[in-house]
Amino acid sequence: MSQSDRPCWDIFCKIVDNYGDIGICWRLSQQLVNEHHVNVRLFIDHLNVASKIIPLLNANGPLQYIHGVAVCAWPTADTLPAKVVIETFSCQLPESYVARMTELQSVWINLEYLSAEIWVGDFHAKPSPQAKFNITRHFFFPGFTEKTGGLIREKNLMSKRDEFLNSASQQTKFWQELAVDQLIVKNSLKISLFCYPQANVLPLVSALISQQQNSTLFITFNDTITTLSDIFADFKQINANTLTKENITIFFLPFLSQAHYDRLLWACDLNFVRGEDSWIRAIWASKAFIWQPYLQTEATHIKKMQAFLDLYLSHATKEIQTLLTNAYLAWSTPQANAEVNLIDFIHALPKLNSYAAQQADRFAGQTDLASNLHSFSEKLAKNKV
Ligand code: TRH
Repeated sequence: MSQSDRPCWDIFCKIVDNYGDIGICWRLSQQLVNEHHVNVRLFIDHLNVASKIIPLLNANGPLQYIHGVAVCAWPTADTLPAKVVIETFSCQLPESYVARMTELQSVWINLEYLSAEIWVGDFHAKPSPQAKFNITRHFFFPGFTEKTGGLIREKNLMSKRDEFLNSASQQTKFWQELAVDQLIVKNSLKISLFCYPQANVLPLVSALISQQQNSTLFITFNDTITTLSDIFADFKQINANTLTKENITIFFLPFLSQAHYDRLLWACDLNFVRGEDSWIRAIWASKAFIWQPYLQTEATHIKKMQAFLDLYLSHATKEIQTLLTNAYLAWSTPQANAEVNLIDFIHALPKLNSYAAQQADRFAGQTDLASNLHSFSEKLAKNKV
């Protein structure tokens, strides 16, 4: 299909907080271009923040083509809408733009946040008429069941992961690019850490120190680093990015590219992830992981965590259910038993890793989000004709 025959989509991304919103929009845009032959314009409100996820992005450029995606500043009053418009996370499209969508009969889909809660399946794909503009907006919920819009997963992601894990040379190159000493990494338990400031890092460190085995902790760039400095106050500094104490070595990593972050998750034996996008990537890594939900009022995040555990553990033995539930609670809630629960979890890693691999295969058996979104948009467009 030539470039000019391709369908045109507009995707809107407002960066509320952190990197999840832009992380997902950037992945989705590239996947639609590469796998569904769609011309994508990605409108972003804060190009300077987005450049963390899209390193080639110049924060002052109104329109730039990067990896086949037209990355644009927020639209002006005379921007003409595409035939398919994806609003992400209810980010509110400009009114003048919506008025023109009505004239052009554009398809309007709002991509929601990921949740494992059961109600999501009932709301997915439902219409929401917008009386003010005489146009219908549709909900599209990502999710873990066939009743939802699925999870973001590129077509060749799992084969790329397996190729990396079966290639000593790719792994060596990766650690070299991260400037990580391979001798330290070789015979230790490798753990990546991406978390919110509320995470119970101290019991994790104590749990690791109590082990016979050496551990290497990779702390990716994140807002917890200041909170962590107290925890690591008695660690010995080896160089600007490396600390050590007893059997633990800690590497502070810079913000990695999304591709390198994936590789880190694949290479580690255990991953701590948060929010939305790193959570999904940890599932595809097929390694044991602990997910920390984004903090919400009235303990809503804990209900979301419980909903995920119910779903994720539905094929697990009683033992795995208990180990994982206790470790999740130890990580994200105040708990007297946190250290003991994390020790039990670490001892069971071989079993937990094989369960994680089974679950990755289970979810990878479902249609991915971009494919579902593409077929949903086609269905909606047909109904308009
Ligand atoms: O940054 P987050 O906390 O984003 C969150 C969630 O999206 C949450 O649902 C939302 O409500 C809140 O923001 C506003 O965590 P998340 O979702 O994992 O996004 C991080 C992105 O950054 C993801 O695309 C992975 C990427 N990343 C890198 O590319 N390199 C890195 O080194 C790291 C640590 C992350």
